Order: sequence, then C-alpha cells, then structure tokens
Amino acid sequence: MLSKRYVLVSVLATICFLLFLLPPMYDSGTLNPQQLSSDPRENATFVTLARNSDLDGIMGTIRGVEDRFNHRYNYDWVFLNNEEFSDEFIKMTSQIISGEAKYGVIPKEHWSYPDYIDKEKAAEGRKKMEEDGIIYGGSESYRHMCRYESGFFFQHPLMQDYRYYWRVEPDTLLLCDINYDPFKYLRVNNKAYGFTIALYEYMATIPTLWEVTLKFLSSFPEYVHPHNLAKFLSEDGGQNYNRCHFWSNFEIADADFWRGDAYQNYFKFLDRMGGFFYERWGDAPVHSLAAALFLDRDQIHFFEDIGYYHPPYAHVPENFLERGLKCTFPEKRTFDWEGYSCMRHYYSAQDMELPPQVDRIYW
Ligand SMILES: Nc1nc2c(ncn2[C@@H]2O[C@H](COP(=O)(O)OP(=O)(O)OP(=O)(O)O)[C@@H](O)[C@H]2O)c(=O)[nH]1
Ligand SMILES: *[C@@H]1O[C@H](CO)[C@@H](O)[C@H](O)[C@H]1NC(C)=O
Ligand SMILES: [Mg+2]
Repeated sequence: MLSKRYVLVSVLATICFLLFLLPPMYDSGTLNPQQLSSDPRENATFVTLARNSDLDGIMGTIRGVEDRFNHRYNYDWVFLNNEEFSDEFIKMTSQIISGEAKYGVIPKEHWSYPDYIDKEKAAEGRKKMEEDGIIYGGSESYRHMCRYESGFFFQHPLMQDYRYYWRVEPDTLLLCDINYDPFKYLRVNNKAYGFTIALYEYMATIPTLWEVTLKFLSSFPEYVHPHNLAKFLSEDGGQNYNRCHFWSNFEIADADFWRGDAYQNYFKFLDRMGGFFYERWGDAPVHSLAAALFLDRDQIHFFEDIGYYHPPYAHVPENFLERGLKCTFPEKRTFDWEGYSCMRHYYSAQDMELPPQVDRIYW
C-alpha cells in the first residue's frame, strides 16, 4: 500500500508541474529566456514623441492604452522630446502608466540640419509648399519630426534596451480591448512590422522619393528581399510609386529592423539627398518603402483585431461584436475599404482574399 505521505508529495508535485511549467510551454509553443526568468514581458516598450503642449492630447490616449491593454502587461513607456519635458508632463503621465515611464531629450544632431543641407533652398521649398496649401508644408519642426521618426528614435539611449516598440501619438484612441500581447505575437511569428491603417500619400510631399529609392536599389540590389511586398507599392512593376503606405502614427514593430544594415544605408542615402528638408518626406512612406522592399512579406502584419483611431481615420475590426472585442466605434466607421485606403492593395499584394462584406455599401 502507498503511504499517505507519498501520495501527498506526488499530488503536490503534479500540481506544481501543471501550474508553473505547462502554461508557458503551452502558451507559445517554444520556451524563450524571458519566460524562464520571472518577467513575463517581451523585450518591448511603448514610445511617444511629444511636446509639453501635447499633454492634454496624450493623457486620454494613455488612459485608453492602459485600460484596453497595458494594465495587464505593465510595459514601459519611453517619451522623447526635442526639449526638456516639464515636471507637469512627467508627473501627469507617469502616474497613470503601469510600467516604468522614462523621459529623454533628443540629441541636437538628430533634430537639426546636417551641414550639407542648403538652408535657403529648404526655406524656398517650405514657402512654395505653404503657398500650394500643402498640410504642414511651411513647417520646419514638422520636417525635423519626420526625419527623427524616420531615422533616429530607435537609436535613442532609452530605446536601445528594447527590441520591439509600439508607437503612440497624442489624440489617438485604441477602439477595442486587446486580449493578447501583440509584442509576443510579433516575436513568436517572426514578424517585424505591424500596422492598422494603409492609405495614399500626398505626392506633393514626396515628388522625388521614389526615384531616389530606385537609385538606392540600383546601388544595393542585395537588400531587396526576394519575397518582398513591392506589389503593394507599384502597379507597373516598379516604374511608378502608387503612393500606398502604412500610417506610421501606429506601429508595433521590431526596432532591430531599422537598426540593421539595409535600413541604415537606405536612411543615410535618403538623408543625403535632402528630401526631408527640400521636400517634406514623411516617416510613413519612408518606413513603408523599406518594410515592403527589404522584409520578407510574411514579416509584415496587419493587426486587423486592433481597433485604432487617429483623426480622421479609424480601423475597426470586422464583426467585432461576434468576436467580443468591446469596441467603441461602429463597424461602418472603418476606413479599410474607403476610396482613399490602400487596404485593397495590401490584400492583393499579400494574396489575401477580400472579406465578403467589402462589397456591402456602408456610406
Ligand atoms: N517633441 C516634439 N514632438 C513633435 C513635434 N511635432 C510633432 N511632434 C510629435 O510627433 C508626432 C507626429 O506629429 P503630429 O502633429 O501628430 O503629425 P501628424 O500625425 O502628421 O498630423 P496630425 O496628427 O493630423 O496633426 C506626434 O507624436 C507629435 O506629438 C515637435 O516639434 N516636437
Ligand atoms: C532587448 O533587445 C535589445 C535590442 O535587440 C538588445 O540589445 C537587448 O540585449 C535585449 N534585452 C534582453 C533582456 O534580451
Ligand atoms: Mg498625429
């Protein structure tokens, strides 16, 4: 007969095994060092570029991210600014962030004119764009912002410790609960770039970006991935850019892609050509061209289940009611299939079947 003590010890050992060992293995299929350590979080952070005057706009956004997702995960949040953050900004934001909040000033050389830039030519470019009524066409700071988000945010000392990041802008909203960890999704599925909204760019802001990119590709053809997403960018085999891009105010992505050789060389080449200042190249088309050309297209992910709003456009998950996602915008508000959206191009480039409701008329 088995002794009582033997039975008790066996039962306890089994319970311990089930409680502590099985869940992590079951969860992702593979074990990784972080799951063996006590911190279940991914190597990841939120990141926000903001001015002190963006405080009102960012508070509600953070509250939403915490309520919809982060209160269960406690990821850190990095704030970057070209000036010192005010005490008020730091106190207000840090009190509602469940992870650690960190505040950094951007080094001068990442937010100023490189010496080879002709500032008069840049000023003329701004004047012309302003006269033409192009949004932010006359703004100098907007250009520094776009260049910074294109080439430098992932190099900031506070960002160096992290692999994955989730970019959050003031005055945006998460529209639905997020019941899983998108960072983990990227790592486990070997994804490098995640987006929610894709649309056309204003050609007036990037008149030479495509020809400069083609010039770069002819010097570095080895960077073009054989299984790329170039079809998302061009209807005529690469002669012309169709202006489709991912809206980079939302990104969940792998910063190591931007830190890698392909993107580093691409960004330096673009920066040399001066289009961030002479024209008004946005970080959205720049990131998008790089992701679509240098990544395996299987590494690009549409976060269909993440509801997101950056005025004036929203992405609302399909059939969210049936999926229990608790969204705050009705489904018909989704931008996905409207005329100015590039979602059809994305589906086609990824050989994805269009959802059946696309032909339904909402508007
Ligand atoms: N520190 C700092 N952040 C900036 C500056 N300009 C813009 N940002 C931030 O950069 C991001 C993009 O700026 P936005 O003004 O949202 O640009 P946008 O999304 O193209 O345009 P709207 O949202 O429609 O105004 C936001 O996170 C801003 O807070 C600036 O001069 N300094
Ligand atoms: C997190 O990622 C960064 C960038 O890849 C890396 O340098 C760092 O060592 C990673 N940290 C951990 C704990 O794995
Ligand atoms: Mg914005």
